[in-house]
Amino acid sequence: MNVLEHSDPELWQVLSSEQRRQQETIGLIAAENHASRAVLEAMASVFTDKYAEGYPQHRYYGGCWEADRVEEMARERAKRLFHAEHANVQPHSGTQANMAAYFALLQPGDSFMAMKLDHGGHLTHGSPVSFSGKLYRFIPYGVDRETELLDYDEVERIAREYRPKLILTGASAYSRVIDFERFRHIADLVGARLMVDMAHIAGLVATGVHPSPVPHADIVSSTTHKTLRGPRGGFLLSTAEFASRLDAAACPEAQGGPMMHIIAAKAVCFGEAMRPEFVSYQQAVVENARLLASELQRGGLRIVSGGTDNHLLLVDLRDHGITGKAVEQALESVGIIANRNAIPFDRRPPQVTSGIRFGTPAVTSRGFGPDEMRRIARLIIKVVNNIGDDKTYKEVRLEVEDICSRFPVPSLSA
Ligand code: DSN
Repeated sequence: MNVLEHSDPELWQVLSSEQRRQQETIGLIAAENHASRAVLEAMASVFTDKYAEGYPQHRYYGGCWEADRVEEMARERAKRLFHAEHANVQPHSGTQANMAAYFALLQPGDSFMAMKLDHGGHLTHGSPVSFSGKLYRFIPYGVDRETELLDYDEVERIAREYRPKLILTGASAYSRVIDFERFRHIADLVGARLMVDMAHIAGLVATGVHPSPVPHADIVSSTTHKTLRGPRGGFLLSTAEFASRLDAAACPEAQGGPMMHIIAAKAVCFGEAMRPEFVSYQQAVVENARLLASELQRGGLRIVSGGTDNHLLLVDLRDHGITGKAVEQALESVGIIANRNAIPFDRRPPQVTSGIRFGTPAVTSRGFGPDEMRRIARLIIKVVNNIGDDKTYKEVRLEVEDICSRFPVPSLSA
């Protein structure tokens, strides 16, 4: 870092400001976390220099013997961590992991079922603006209007009607446990393959805090940087049956050369996730989310589906007559960082929305516990009830600074 300070002061200044921003704000974006120093070191290593297109022992470049070791290490650790028969650690991101999974399971024009984006799904789960909605025929399912929970009977009805080639489950904004066994049963009823995108809950799955999709799915896709707290990237798990098909789909069909420095950091992340303290961390993530949800409820905010079983919660702002966008901006101005999010059956467009999503992985990594969750809930309620009031914003900003000053971001403080 000291080299950069002198060789590129302009960039260094931005980097320093971002470090300060992370330290001085409360990060409640459900998809974010603070990677360890060890993960950051591996990412910033000399492996960034190495081309290693192909797979261990089958590369298209010379000089890959150390790259082979690191990729084998990452693959073996991923398999051990998730009890999977096969792992591919090359996807650059969750989107490219999903792309490879579709390439392995579908032909262009085939149909697949997945959760609607505004019910908690993901862009790459069939949205018309994503490759996934352009290449394949997307058949949506969603949550029940009353309970806001996945309606498995309705999923089964749709599956029987359309008989898709693939059923996908997994979500970006669904706060309840997903019954992967039931999804497998539905897939088997109609002869479909089952894919699970566990990107959001990978850390919970690794530690048994959420049931694992691995025993039930043909292919599991994920990212490493959310609850799993690793580098920004993706990976895939599968049964032995799909191993070679999936590898060919990841490289060369979806990607070229792998990012070996990120794969090294994925190996570090999988290693960290096997430690006992990672289990207590994931338990604390869920406890913090539950407490934040119940405190917000006590303060008059409606939580979609009435609560949470995982690391995130979705607040319905319709009763308050304000938009997700307005609340996101107001919270940002006081140093609480979250994102506007569609809620089920939302009538507002995705740039505006009627909801706001909160997640606890990053603040829990900083050591926030029940006291901080109660305090944060009180601050959020104060802002929501006083949108546009500068005096309130100033008071809240001071409290945010006070909380942040007592919890250093781990990767910045070692
Ligand atoms: N869009 C990310 C999220 O915030 O959930 C996942 O890709």
